[in-house]
Amino acid sequence: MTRDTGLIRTTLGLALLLSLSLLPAALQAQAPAAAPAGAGAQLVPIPIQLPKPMFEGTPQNLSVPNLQKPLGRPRDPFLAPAGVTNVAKGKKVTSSDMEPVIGEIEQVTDGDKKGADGSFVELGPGVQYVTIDLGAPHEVYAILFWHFHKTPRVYLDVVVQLADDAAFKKNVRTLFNNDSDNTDGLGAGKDMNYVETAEGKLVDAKGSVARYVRLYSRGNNANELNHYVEVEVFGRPAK
Ligand SMILES: [Ca+2]
Ligand SMILES: [Ca+2]
Repeated sequence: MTRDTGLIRTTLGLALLLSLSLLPAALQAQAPAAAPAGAGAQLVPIPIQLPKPMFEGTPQNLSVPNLQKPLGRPRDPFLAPAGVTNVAKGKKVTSSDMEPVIGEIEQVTDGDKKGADGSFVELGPGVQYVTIDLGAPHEVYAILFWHFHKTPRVYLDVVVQLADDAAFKKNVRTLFNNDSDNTDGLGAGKDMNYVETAEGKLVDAKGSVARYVRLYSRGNNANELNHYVEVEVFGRPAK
């Protein structure tokens, strides 16, 4: 409902803007359709499909420092150029732990975002990561991920990076880092800890071009293990 309203508002706003501008009439007629990239490109909410929540609200009594306060309402729509989709679905995933305790690495991008047992992969203790190969360079607008949302949890030392190569040596960019004391060895981060919910965690990637996406964690507030329900990468092939 909220998303639809936002879309209508965005579309109406754009139509008004275009009608006031000096753009040729032909272009005005095309306004509601997907606009080309570049200046004046139409921004629309990315097509997020959330899984069913497994619990109501967000508990306040978790003893985790630097914990982000819950928003108390659904997240605002995230805007990106029209045509941006989840380009991670079904893509190849590798991990620092290729023999998961529970489940398979493929579950990171299999499209199943349910919170129940059987829908997450469990990696071993300590610092672990998963790497998604998008298969080719993409403009990446957002990374949306769920570690676990059966019960409220906080995953520790979460770092999200983009790179041009699978080894994360070339053109590495850090989009999110809440490892305040550099446990992962990737540098100290300033982002806050957060509670996992069915909404997942959304990280802005600002259209950066990359082929590889990597997510680190070091266990969670309940145990030393690392989990992934799903990682989505909203983007489009780079030109
Ligand atoms: Ca999955
Ligand atoms: Ca740390």
